[in-house]
Amino acid sequence: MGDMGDMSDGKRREATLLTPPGRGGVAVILIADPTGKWLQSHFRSRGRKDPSPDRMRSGWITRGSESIDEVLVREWEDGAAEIQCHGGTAVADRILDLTKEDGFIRVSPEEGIHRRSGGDPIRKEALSLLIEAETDAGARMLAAQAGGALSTRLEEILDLDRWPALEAIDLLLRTASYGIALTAPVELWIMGPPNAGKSTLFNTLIGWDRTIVHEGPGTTRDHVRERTAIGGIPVTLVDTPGLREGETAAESIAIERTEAGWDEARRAIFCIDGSRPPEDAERIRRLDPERQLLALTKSDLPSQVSDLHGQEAIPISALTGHGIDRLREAIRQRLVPDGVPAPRGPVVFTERQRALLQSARGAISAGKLDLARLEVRQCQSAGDNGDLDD
Ligand SMILES: Nc1nc2c(ncn2[C@@H]2O[C@H](COP(=O)(O)OP(=O)(O)OP(=O)(O)O)[C@@H](O)[C@H]2O)c(=O)[nH]1
Ligand SMILES: [Mg+2]
Repeated sequence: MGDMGDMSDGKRREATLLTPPGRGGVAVILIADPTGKWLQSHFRSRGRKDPSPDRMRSGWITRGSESIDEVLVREWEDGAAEIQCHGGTAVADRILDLTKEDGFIRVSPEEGIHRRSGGDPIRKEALSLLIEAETDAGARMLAAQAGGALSTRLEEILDLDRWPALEAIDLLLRTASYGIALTAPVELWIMGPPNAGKSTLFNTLIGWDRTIVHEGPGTTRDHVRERTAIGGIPVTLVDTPGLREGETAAESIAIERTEAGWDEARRAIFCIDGSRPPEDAERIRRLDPERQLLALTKSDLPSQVSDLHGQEAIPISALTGHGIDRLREAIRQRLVPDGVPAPRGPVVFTERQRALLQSARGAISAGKLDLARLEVRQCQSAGDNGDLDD
C-alpha cells in the first residue's frame, strides 16, 4: 500500500508526528498532501465559516462515521496541514494509522520540519522547539509561530514607516516575556532559614512528595530540582537547604552554594516562618520584589511576625492550602510580567529575537530606519549557532 503515496516528482503524501510520543497535552501531526483531498474526507469542521484569521479550524478527524478525536487544523495552500490532537500516543497513532491506510509515508520530524518551514528560519526554529515543548501553552504558541505568525508580522514591519513600525515592534516586544518563558524555563529558588517550610511548599507546588519534610531543622541537605508548571508557565523549582551554619561538611557545602546562588538567583521565593519571630531581617530588607517573593509560612498558626521591613508578604499555609493560589498567581505575574498575548498571534520566542528587536527599536528611536530594517532582517534570519542554514 505504501507506494500509493508516491505521486512521483517528490509529491509524496507524508505524515510526521512532530511532538515526542507521550508528552501529554497536545500532539502535533504535520501532513503533506499535494492532492489536498485527505482532509476533505477525514476532517469534519465544527462550523462552515471559520472566524479566525489564520484559518485554524476546530472539528473532528473522522473515519467513516466514527470520530477519532477533536482537533485543531491549520491548512496551507500547498496542501500541507498541521493537526493538533490530544496528547499521549493513542490518539496520534490512530490518526497516523489512518494516513497510512491512505498511502501516506511516515517521515521523521527533522525531514517534516525541513519541508514544512519552506526555508523560513523562524518557522523552522519554532517547529524544532515545538518538538520539545513541555506545556500545552508552549505547544500552541510555537505552532502559531511555526505557521508563520511572527515571520509574517516582521515582514509587515519592514514596510511600515517610522512611528507605526515603532509601535508594532513595541507590541511584539511585549510578547517576549511570555514566549521566552515558554521556551526557556527559568529556575525559581525556594530559600529561607531552616525549618521555615521550604520543602513543604516545594512539594505543594509540584503536587507530590518529592523531598523530605521533617520537623527538625536542617532536613534538606542538598539542592533538589524539579520541573513543573505554574499557571501554564514551565519553571524549574529548586528546593534549598536552610540558610544557616551547616553542621556537617556536606551540608555546609550545600548551604554555601545556596548563599552563592542567592545573588545570581534570578527568581526566588523567600520563606519565613510566620509562627516564630523572624531572624533574617537583613535578607528580607534586600529582597527585590520584582523577582523575589516573600512568603510568610504556617499561616494556620498564630502569627508572630509584625515587622517585614517594608516588604510585602504573602501568608501561606501548605497545610491548609491558604494563600497558595495567590502565591501561584504572584509567581506567574513575575514570570510573565507583560501578560499573555492573543492566542495564535505573533510571539517573540527566543532571546536572540528579543535582543535584535530591541536594537531595531533603539535604531528607530534614533531615526535610523535603515539600520532598524537591518536588525529586523537579522531577526528573520537564522541564528549563528543553530543548524538553521538553508
Ligand atoms: N503548621 C504548619 N506546619 C508546617 C507548614 N509547612 C511546614 N510545616 C512544618 O514545618 C516543619 C519544617 O518543614 P520543612 O518543609 O521541612 O521546612 P524546610 O524549610 O524545608 O526545612 P529545612 O530543609 O530543614 O531547612 C515540618 O514539621 C512541617 O510539617 C504549614 O503550613 N503549617
Ligand atoms: Mg527542607
